[in-house]
Amino acid sequence: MTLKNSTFLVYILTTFAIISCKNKTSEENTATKKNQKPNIVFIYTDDLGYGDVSAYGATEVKTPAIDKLAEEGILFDNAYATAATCTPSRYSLLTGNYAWRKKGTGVANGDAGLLIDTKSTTLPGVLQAAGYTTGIVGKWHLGLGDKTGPKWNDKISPGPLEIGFDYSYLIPATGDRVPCVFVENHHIVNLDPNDPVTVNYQNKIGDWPTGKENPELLTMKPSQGHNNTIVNGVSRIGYMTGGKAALWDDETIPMELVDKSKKFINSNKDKPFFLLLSTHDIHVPRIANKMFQGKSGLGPRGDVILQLDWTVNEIVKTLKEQNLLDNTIIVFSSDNGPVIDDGYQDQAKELLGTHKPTAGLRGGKYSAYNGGTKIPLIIRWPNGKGKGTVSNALVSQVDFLSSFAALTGVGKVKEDVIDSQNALDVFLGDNRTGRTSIVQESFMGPVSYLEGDWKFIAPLDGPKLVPWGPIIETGFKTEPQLFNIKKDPNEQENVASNYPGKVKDLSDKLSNIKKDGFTNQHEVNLN
Ligand code: NG6
Ligand code: CA
Repeated sequence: MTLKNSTFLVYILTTFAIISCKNKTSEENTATKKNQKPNIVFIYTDDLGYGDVSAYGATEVKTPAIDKLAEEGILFDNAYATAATCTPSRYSLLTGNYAWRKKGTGVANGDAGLLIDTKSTTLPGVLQAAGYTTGIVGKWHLGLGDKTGPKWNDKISPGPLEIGFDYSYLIPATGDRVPCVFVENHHIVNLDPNDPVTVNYQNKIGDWPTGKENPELLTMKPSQGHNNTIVNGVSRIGYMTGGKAALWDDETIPMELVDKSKKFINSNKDKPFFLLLSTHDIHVPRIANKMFQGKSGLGPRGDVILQLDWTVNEIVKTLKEQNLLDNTIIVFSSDNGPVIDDGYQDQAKELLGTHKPTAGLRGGKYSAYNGGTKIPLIIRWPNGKGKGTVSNALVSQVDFLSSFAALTGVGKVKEDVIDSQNALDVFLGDNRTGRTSIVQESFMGPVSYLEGDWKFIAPLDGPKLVPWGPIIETGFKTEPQLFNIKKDPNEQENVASNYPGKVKDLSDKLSNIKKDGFTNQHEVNLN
């Protein structure tokens, strides 16, 4: 940590103490003084695009609560998830390593075993060591149980509690994958032992109808895949039966997640806490609550953006009510770029109008182009640090682990963390340059490399469009691609043939990064 940062840290800690001395009883003061480290609430959204938020220029959809975070914090305009899909991005956020270093970290099946080694250094583990109570509420999608997968009717372990979280309330995989139940700590919520849950990703089990056999029962029809077991009128990926009393209600998922987050915040308000609120919105199936249905004019995809904004507002409101807003860092981001049709006929394309989920960036979710990994990132620091500013520093979500370690006094992290850099001064807005480079993982692995103004995509003999349906350019070409993203942010003009030296330099650098640490890169996952 630089001197400047340590000074800031002392500054925020002292200010918390001063603020808390006002209008409080001495008992309360003692409690608050003990709470010297700032809380961290990390709102991690799903598939929300760089252009989906009004603070980032969206005009067809309004996100006032998210925009307010930007007005009161720092908006990062050059921020990246490490991957263009969920599982690897989340793996990186939690481990501080690029996911492609570990085999099997592509989009996880709903019955995969835990992908994070319980011995690894993790973001929640680091914060736990710094004295934080740590919780995750919402989407997990990093596998549960040993390598044979989760024992749904038993103790489901290892999982978040074995890698550094004190509390977890999970959507085990995704909203479009079975089982459609919540898992609290080690157990399915509301599971009736006489009605056990069975899950199978290969063959149909039980007699529940499927989208393929009984399309007349569907309230939302699939457009790609998603034709296995029907739960709440929506057919999902994978087959399940049993656990009727435990099934979630799609229309109240956000309310449930907000409720559990509030409870976590309220019960930990007197000590430092870290809450990772990992929303289901705006992933498919997009089923907005009645409060938001039809409200955006853009169909369900727009409605769930409004619903997401509601979630943000509820969390900020809770922090305010608990007098914690001035002692809490709020981070808002997304796990990968946006997608319009991701497998259900929800009129996302028909009702899109002039809204641009990637704000014009090429590609989208799954892609090697910037549309796959460039995401919104807003950090609201207590005490107005950086308030209302825009940072163009190059930042990656992989750096949160080392940066929060520095912030909370843990210092240098163990050697198994090889990719996460301490970017605290960047996240604080003091350093406006950021990283020199980042690697971007598409659904076929880490082919893109960004350094300064240059973006390189390694040659790859793969499909031109995402093969299972979404109309998204993959960015795979058999020849190398080079873009000057300062002049050409939407990666339109491949200038590789004009700069052979640059191509070689960036290609060598990408290869060298891939050689660091582990070499066990994951297999291509074509779903
Ligand atoms: C794909 C699904 C898609 C989504 C994605 C994972 C089909 C046709 N498509 O396989 O709907 O679930 O996986 O998304 O099944 S992510 O955001 O969790 O990475
Ligand atoms: Ca995602």
